[in-house]
Amino acid sequence: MGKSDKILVIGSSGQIGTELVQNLRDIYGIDNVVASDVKVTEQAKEGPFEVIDVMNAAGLLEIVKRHNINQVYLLAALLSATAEKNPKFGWDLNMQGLFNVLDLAKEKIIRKIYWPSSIAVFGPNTPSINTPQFTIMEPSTVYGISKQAGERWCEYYFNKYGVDVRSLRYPGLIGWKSAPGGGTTDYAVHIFHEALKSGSYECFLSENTTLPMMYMPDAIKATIGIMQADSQKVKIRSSYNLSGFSFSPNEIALEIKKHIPNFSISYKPDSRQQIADSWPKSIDSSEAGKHWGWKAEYDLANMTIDMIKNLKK
Ligand code: AKB
Repeated sequence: MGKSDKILVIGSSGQIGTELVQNLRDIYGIDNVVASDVKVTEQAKEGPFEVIDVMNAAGLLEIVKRHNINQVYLLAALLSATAEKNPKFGWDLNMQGLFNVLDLAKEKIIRKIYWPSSIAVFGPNTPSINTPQFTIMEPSTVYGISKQAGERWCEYYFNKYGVDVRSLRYPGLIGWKSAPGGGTTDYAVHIFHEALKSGSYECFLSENTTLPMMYMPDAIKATIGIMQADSQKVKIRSSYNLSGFSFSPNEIALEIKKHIPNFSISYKPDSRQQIADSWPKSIDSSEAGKHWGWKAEYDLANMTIDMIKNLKK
């Protein structure tokens, strides 16, 4: 961490951004972290905020220069379920946004980039248990294709232009501070809200659909951890596998029942089932552990306790 860190978070009002901005401001100071999104949100009351459309390279450059930004966290993206409804826009946003930020680093206007990838880079032909870092990928969603292409471009910009870009393949993320937006793993957040509100939940995935997941404090710790790691330790410049724990809708429902005994779940799989079926069940993140010390803290049991405690407040 340097005293001169000036950070821009693009897509800051989303599920990850909301929590990331708070954590970055605790570390670097409120005035050194500029939040930004396509429209003004409540976040604008909490510290520096800009309206940015990441597709607008000139507008982005103006804001980066005005705030003397040297690090960008690029979180703006269309997630798996939403991108399937609008494939062309999903591809354009996910790729053009990345190029606009990579080019700022190529031109030496900024010096470090964080860009999230996802388990969506894997597909139906990927070994699904303990999926290795380097394996068959062949994603079958627009989101997954854009993330895999993005990973290739990140590595290319690192090798060719020395761009310091760092990335993690997020599993499904679960948090209580913010709502997820348009993903296949969103059920794992909705289930808690409905359990506390109505005591029942209709799940859009089938009961035994196991997916890799992570509690938000671990995701934030990993994100800031890879950004603060010494450059030589970040040996993989496409994106690192990252794992927390895995569960199915049936397993999380049983865990919730331990705290809310009358909770009931029913199943009505929709188009997101096919996406979930193409993704791994568990992830091997041993490279992240070996290279820059990644270790998850939360499991299904303590995440459930913490979610319920905080949502009850
Ligand atoms: C999604 O479900 O699309 C995301 C992801 C796994 O990247 N949560």
